[in-house]
Amino acid sequence: MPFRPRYTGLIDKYRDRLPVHDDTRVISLGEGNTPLIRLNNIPRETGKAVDIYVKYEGLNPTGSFKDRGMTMAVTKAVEEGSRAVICASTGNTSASAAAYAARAGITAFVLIPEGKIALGKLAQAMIHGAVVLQIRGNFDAGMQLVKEVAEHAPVTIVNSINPYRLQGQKTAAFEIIEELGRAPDYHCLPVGNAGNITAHWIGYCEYSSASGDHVTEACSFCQGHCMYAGGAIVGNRPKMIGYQAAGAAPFMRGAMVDNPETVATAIRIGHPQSWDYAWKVKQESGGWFDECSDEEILAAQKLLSGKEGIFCEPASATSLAGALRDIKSGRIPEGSSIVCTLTGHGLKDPDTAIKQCTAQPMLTVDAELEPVRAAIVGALS
Ligand code: AN7
Repeated sequence: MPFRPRYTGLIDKYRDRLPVHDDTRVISLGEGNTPLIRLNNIPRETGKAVDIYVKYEGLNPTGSFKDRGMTMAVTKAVEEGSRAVICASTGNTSASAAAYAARAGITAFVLIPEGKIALGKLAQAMIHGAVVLQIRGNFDAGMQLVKEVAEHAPVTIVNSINPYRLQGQKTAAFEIIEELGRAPDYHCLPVGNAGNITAHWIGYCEYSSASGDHVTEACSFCQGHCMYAGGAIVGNRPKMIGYQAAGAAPFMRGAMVDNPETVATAIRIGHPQSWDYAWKVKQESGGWFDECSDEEILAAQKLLSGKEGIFCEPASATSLAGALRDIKSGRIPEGSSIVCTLTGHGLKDPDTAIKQCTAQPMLTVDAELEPVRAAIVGALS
């Protein structure tokens, strides 16, 4: 068998496009390189000729796209001599920060909204040894506190306001272009803080830019860390579509939302940190924002699980829920190629999944052949 080098994570793979040095100690868990799965059954049901792919970011080491940003943020924090990282989180960032801090041998502090993060994410933060502070407040309050406390304590913020986070996350766009041979026509993402939609746009711009060289002047998004810098675009770029949960949709309201509420707790965010960036992404890409109800989000999660065998968490299903609506209405035209990012794994939030399945209750039977056989025959008839 021909020798293939072991995949060792996105910093090693995209080293020449990321702000690291040859001797930087890389903190990695083998993140990135996630599958881009072409949907088989759901597109048929729309009655429209479209190609839908899902980028299954739930298959990252801690089960969400956050790992792409966290490998960069923790690598740089360690390089700069930091002994501790801190974040506010709706769950996934805390899980990822906890894991990468453990890997690096430093401390993670995480602020989470009490009672409002999915069970799997809490388990991750705890088992990786993070110092978990539950606050009596929501994500936005936690984010404000993190910014304030970081001014008074020797801790590095690893929320997406840390520019290295977006640098790591832009690699998802690289992977998509490399697999499809071009960018898709539309890229749909769930939007909370809007860091990920911004990171994808940086990635698409950089990859399709004529200049592959390092540039020194800053592009408008990355504070000098990317290689795009507004160079001539030679490849195609997608229209970026950001979908929010209806109860937490500041981009639809055109203003911050003070009491966000949604079953998709990952995106229960009313004060997005990348507000200005996201508006620029919409404008530059020719895309749009829209919102999905909790019912639409859960229906899309169930559809994807039941028709394609792909289990994502509720927030992630927002991208597909919105895309399906826009495909059916024709806003996304026939003939389009569409990528929906599935940001987190379904196992993160088993409670919501089980609650959704009351229409198909579990049967409990005696551990004997006859009742088991009867149940199977009954279900098949
Ligand atoms: C599954 O973990 O903000 O628009 O603190 O976990 O880049 O914020 C999570 C966000 C989408 C939104 N899908 O991404 C956190 C956190 C999932 C998420 C988002 C999140 P951004």
